[in-house]
Amino acid sequence: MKFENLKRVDNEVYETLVKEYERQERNIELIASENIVSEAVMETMGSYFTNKYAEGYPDKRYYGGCQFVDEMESIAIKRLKKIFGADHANVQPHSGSQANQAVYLAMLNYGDKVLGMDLSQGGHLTHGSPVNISGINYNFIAYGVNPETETIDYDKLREIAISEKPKLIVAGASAYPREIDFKRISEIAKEIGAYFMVDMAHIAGLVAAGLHNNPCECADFVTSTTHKTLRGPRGGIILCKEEYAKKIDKAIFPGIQGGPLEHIIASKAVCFKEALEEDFKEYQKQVVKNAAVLADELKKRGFDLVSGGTDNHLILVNLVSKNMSGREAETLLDEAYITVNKNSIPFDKASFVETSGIRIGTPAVTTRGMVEEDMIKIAEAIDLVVTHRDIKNAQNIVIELTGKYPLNYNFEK
Ligand code: DSN
Repeated sequence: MKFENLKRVDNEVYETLVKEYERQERNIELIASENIVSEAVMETMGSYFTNKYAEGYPDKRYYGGCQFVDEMESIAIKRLKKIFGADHANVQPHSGSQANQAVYLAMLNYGDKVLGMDLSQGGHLTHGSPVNISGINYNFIAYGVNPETETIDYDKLREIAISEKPKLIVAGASAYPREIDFKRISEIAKEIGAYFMVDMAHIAGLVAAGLHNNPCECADFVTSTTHKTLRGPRGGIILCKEEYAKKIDKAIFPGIQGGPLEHIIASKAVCFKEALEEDFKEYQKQVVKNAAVLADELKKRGFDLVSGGTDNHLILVNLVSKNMSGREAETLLDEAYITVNKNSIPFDKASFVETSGIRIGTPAVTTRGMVEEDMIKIAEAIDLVVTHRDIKNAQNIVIELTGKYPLNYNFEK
């Protein structure tokens, strides 16, 4: 991509774009929720669909001239339903947060009780944090992990569900390295007559590839973003059983959104096509393999991992024994061109700003082409920074790796 027009019209923004491109090219990207999209996904985001207003849904719009937008959005819906075997799909949520909010708006009344995973133990802001609209409008209570195993305590979850009788149970996490037993939680929801929603944003790509159990088989509602392991544009989706289709669609539009971002929906459609292809499965298998090797290599170097390892694309590192906070590790690793995010660990004694952990994920480095042997080098670089505070030698490892695996873009500066 040349960005010739941007350069001519707005050089100030163009220069920030060049710097960001160079950062992405130079750094090893280990943020578990990030990825690197294909040029086809990227191109479609910047396409003519951005010019079109299309409030409503295919064949039921509030604007004229929607015939081709209808055609395209219907393709996106059809592909998405096929990937996950869902009855109904809404591809319009602008984000995962709005997808979650729409389910709440569709199914809950102000003040209703909801049971979700504690943010400080791996959950997500939109699963009831008091500073988020979910926690402001609804009465969220939390389940979490067992202090010994650091994995979800399903017995305790059931106990809380039975005694508190929430109207909705929310499963899904943003910092949980283990497979979640969605079927078990769905049975608990059934036992108490609650709705069951799964936010599969982090693991959607793994689910699409059959590497994680599919929540669409047991949940009433499944939400996701499209830009994490699924490797599409930034955005959200909702899948649900047919009986809730009308309520969900109404909650997105006109409930919380106006005009859908049709250029992003077109790009989602391209991402869904890619996700249906055989090599997407191979990619996801490599994501999981890479995470497992990186986890083992970190353990060999004396790092403590929450729950002792990983089943998916992410690793949560407990830095207490390294005498370094998550914030400090994030900053030092960035100096060595390794991008991670600080993250609370279960029962963290440090604040959300400081934290005692870092979260590491393999989706982006795997897209770049890295394999098991490269994970060994990444573990070595992390160890140099965190254990030995040796930024220079870590940088050298990163430079060698990123040189070997260039970004898959034809960006002409
Ligand atoms: N903020 C995202 C993450 O990094 O996990 C979740 O929405």
